[in-house]
Amino acid sequence: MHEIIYFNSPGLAESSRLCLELSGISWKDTTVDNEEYIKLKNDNVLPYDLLPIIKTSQGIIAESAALLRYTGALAGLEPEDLFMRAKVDEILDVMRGWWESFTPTFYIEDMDEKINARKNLFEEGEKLDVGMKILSSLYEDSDSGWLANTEFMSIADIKLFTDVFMLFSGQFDGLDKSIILKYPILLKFHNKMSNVPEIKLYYSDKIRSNEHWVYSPNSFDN
Ligand SMILES: N[C@@H](CCC(=O)N[C@@H](CS)C(=O)NCC(=O)O)C(=O)O
Repeated sequence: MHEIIYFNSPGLAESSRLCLELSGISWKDTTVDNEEYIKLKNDNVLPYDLLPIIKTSQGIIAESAALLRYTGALAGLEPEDLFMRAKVDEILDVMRGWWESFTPTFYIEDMDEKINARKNLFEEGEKLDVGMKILSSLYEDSDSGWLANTEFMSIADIKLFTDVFMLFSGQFDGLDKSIILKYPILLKFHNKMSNVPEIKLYYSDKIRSNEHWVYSPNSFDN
């Protein structure tokens, strides 16, 4: 049995949760509060003191990027062809670089300053605006209809779906639905992913947090 342990939000675990769901194997979604997290940490369960982790019959894996590649492989969402696999990894790595421009906003104490810094990242030509446009082009230019031009869905599609739309759920001060509406091609991608029958079913009965609404079909309709 595989068990993902993380907080009750999409955060760094959602892409792996979705992969496990799509893998069809039996898995457990364990959510913890801060007190339970501290207990796991003090009990030395967490290899690097952080969540998410996944428990497997062979031991524990930490680091969300490793979890995604592992669960993605279980779900058949890693291309067999090594070149295509590298192209998928390339997109994941470039996306990680964009999040690094978002992370410092968590440490801004003044709320107005924090909101401005986040909104600013989506202004014309700024880091995340450029990021959204690159993702839009990748999707629009793909012959296969999947982000990395893979024959089938890959973990790059999963990561875009779980991590980009989560930004506009309302949990991050300064970011809301109006921002993603500026990127209609990404909304088309959302429509495609959220209507994949297994994904649609998973989220239809799994509104686990105030943020998970972003994964349902039509959630960004005007
Ligand atoms: N590089 C790690 C980062 C993990 C991380 O920062 N986890 C946060 C939650 S998003 C955490 O465990 N925070 C607990 C704390 O620092 O109190 C990964 O990608 O898994």
